[in-house]
Amino acid sequence: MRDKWTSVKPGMGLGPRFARRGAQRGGGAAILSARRPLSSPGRVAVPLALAALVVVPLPGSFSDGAIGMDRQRSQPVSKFLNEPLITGIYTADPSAHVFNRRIFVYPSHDIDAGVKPDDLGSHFAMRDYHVLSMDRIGGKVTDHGIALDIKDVAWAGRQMWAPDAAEKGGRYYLYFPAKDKSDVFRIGVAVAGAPQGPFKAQPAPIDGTYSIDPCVFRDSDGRSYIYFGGIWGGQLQRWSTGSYVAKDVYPADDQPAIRARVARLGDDMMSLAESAREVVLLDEGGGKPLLARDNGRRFFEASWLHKYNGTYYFSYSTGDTHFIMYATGKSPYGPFTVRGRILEPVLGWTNHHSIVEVQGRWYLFYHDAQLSKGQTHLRNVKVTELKYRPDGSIETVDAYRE
Ligand code: FUB
Repeated sequence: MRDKWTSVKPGMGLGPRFARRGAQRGGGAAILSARRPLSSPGRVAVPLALAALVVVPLPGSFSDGAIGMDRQRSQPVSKFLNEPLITGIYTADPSAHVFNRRIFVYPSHDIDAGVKPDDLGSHFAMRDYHVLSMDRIGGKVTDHGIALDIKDVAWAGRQMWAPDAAEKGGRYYLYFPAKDKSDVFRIGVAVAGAPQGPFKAQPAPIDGTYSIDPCVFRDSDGRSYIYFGGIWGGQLQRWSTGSYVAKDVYPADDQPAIRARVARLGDDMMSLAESAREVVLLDEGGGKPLLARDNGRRFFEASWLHKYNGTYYFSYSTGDTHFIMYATGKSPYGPFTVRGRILEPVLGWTNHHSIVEVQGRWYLFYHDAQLSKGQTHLRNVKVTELKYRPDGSIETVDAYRE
């Protein structure tokens, strides 16, 4: 098994990956980008809400790859499909739920901590979580303030990344990734008596979990499942043996891609009821597992699971190709067959979403970097309606009107 893996991802030595966050869909650029960033002339067009294209200098730290260019489309963006839900703070990675007939959003709270961009995403140096809520889509959004602060998480060292939340028996659980004091990403849980918190963190991460981007799905039978994992800066490639090895190990291009993980949660919602297993993604045509070289479709980060008409939909980000993809299956464990794209690349390197039903309509929560004019670690959350076709497929959203 081991000889099928390579320790360095082909192409990874070309430059700081996370330093290029901001490159796609522009890093301030008004050019759609679905592939690798190309080198920049240093000045690019930046889209402003409902305004014509303008040209501004790029933020210096992203200038190495800061113009995004979609080799198929190469079209300028002039308008945003949706506006940020809030503008007082930067927010990202929105996990949305309906609790007590109110919509709650659990985002990352982006800050500019002054950390130099690097290949590990160190400049995504978030330190707390805020919970947002609204009584309806389009209604006034309330920022409930700090729901959990890293100083109150005994085991955490830095970088509170994308969270999710769940409810059981009138108690609310916030699941969150953070690097521990040894700089290994772990997943913690914190508990509250109200959906907006404040949350009290458990003294240790959830045993058996690791990496980033937890998502918790409660099935109609009351069972809850946690999905997690993310490659590159998310460190999932260091867990191929089941234990943490401080070395990046990636499969060769012709081998199955690294997979997200899933496990059923225990009744306490704070432990695993079983060992985590891999979320298998199958090719729609041949039913074969997606290969590592298939970076237009393979899993990268940002797991989300929802159920529609009895079918389980697993959706995720493809990371370096910047899509939100979805795959469907008959069980919360999968396997899931890849069906298509939910969201095209957005302004900023990362793409991360959630899907929720509100009063019979379905919504896609996502983020881009509109407020910061493309600074990829300073994002803002948005929402747009999601449409299904009669066969259960999802209409792809393009968050920009041209
Ligand atoms: O917000 C930090 C990281 O960026 C998240 O954990 C990833 O999903 C990506 O959005």
